[in-house]
Amino acid sequence: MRRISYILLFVFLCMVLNGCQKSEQTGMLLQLGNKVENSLIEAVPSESIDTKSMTKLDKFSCDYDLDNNEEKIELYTAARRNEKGEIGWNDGQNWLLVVWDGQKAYPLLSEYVQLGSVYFTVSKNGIEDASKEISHINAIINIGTKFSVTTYSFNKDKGGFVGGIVYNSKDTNFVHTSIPDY
Ligand SMILES: [Ca+2]
Repeated sequence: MRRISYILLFVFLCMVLNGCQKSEQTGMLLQLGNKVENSLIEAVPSESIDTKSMTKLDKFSCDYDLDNNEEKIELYTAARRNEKGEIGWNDGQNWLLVVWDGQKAYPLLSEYVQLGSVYFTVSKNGIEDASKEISHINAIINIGTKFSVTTYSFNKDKGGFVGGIVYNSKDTNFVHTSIPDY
């Protein structure tokens, strides 16, 4: 009888703990809202990122750290192209937005996106003094239940890209977009 009581207590505690975790996660998502949550993306060895089985969708060269050498920014999806060049989309796939700088790489965005696509833009702050010009790499995630824009810029002092969400839709049901599909 005592053993059964212990088992019941264990099951109860598991249910309580699981419930707490879920409410914490929900709380975190709600908190994100539209405020910028800055995070630092540090370099990883380029060879640690394997894109062989991915499809490159776009690339752009940009001197993000103002050392007079341009680096490549590339966007990949895990969905593969067939012989006709058409992409075989699954319901969701991994996406990767990465800045390559020789032996170093900065994976700005690396995540699974359900029923949607990722896009990126590059912008500059327009300051005439070239030594102070800052490039922003902006990632757009467009899915049926979310539209978000995250911006990243290189911070020499911190030794990496500082990124944060600048817009995260409060709406959760997107019925139309004019953004072309890949
Ligand atoms: Ca550079």
